[in-house]
Amino acid sequence: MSDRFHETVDRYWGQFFEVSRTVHRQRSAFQDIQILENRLWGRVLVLDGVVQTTEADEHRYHEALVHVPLTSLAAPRRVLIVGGGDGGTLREVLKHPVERVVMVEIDGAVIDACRTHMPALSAGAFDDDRVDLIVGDGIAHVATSDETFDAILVDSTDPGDGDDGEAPGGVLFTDAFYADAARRLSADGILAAQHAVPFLDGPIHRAKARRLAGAFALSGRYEVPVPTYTGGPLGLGWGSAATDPGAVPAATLASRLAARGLDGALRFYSPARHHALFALSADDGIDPPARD
Ligand code: AG3
Repeated sequence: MSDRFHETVDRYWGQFFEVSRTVHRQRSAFQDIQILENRLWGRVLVLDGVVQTTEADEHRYHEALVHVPLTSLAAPRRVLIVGGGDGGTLREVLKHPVERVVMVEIDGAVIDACRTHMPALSAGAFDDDRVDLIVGDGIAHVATSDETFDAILVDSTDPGDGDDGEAPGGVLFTDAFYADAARRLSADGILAAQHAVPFLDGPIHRAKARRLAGAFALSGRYEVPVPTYTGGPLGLGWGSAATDPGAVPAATLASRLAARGLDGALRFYSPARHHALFALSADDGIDPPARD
C-alpha cells in the first residue's frame, strides 16, 4: 500500500491522503517543502506539513484571491503580490490588463520547486515582461518601497496567533504590516489577504479582521470553499480606503470581465460567485476550546 500523508494543520483535526509518489522534498532556509502526488487531486504543495495548494482545486483559491479585488477595480494597473511562490496568483493577475506586477516571495526554493514540479501553477507567468520578481522579505519591501499599487495580494502560509517570531507567513499579519500596506495603495486600491480557515482558527481569523479594520477606512471578510483545505471555507480579509468589493454591482463586474476578455474564461470566479463569497453566516469561526 502506498504511504499516507497526515496533515498537521491542527493538532486536533485534520485530513490524510494517499501519496502515490513523493515528487520533491527539501528543507529550505525557511520551511519544509514537499510536493506529493495523489491520484485524485494531482500534485500537492505542502509547506511545514500544511496543504497549500493542489492541482485539482488551486484555481478556486487563486481566482478568489485575485479576481475579487481586481474585478472590483475599474482600472487595476499595478499589483503587488506578497508571497505566492507557486505562481498561481501571478498567473491569475496577469489575465487582467495590468502594467506591472511586483511579486516579493521570501523563499526562492518554493518558486524553483513549483516551476519544476507544478508548472501549470505559474503557466509561464514568471517569464512575463510585466513581472518584477523579488526573492526577499515582503514586509520589509512594503515598509520601505515608495511605489503605490492598485492591489496588494497577500498569498502566504497561515497567519499564527502571535505577532513576532513566526516563520514565515505569520509575521505578515501585524498592525505595522497592514499600516504600511495601506500607505502603498492607490486612492481606491484594495488589499486582499488569506486569513486561514475560520472554523479551525476562529480567534486568529477574527483578530486579523480587527487589524484590517484598524488600518483601513473600509474592510471586511469573504470566504472561498477549497476542498483540500481542512475544516471548511478559507477566510480572506480585505481593506481599502474607498472601494468596497462586496458592493460592486454584478452588472459592473460582468462588463469589466467582458472588457478584459475574461467572460467565461475562468473556472470558479463569476459575478454571481463574487457576491456569494461575501454572503457570510453568523456561525463561521467557532471558538474552539482552549488548546494545549
Ligand atoms: N496559501 C494559502 C494556504 C492556506 C492553507 N491553510 C490551511 N489549509 N489551513 C496557499 C498558497 C497558494 N498560492
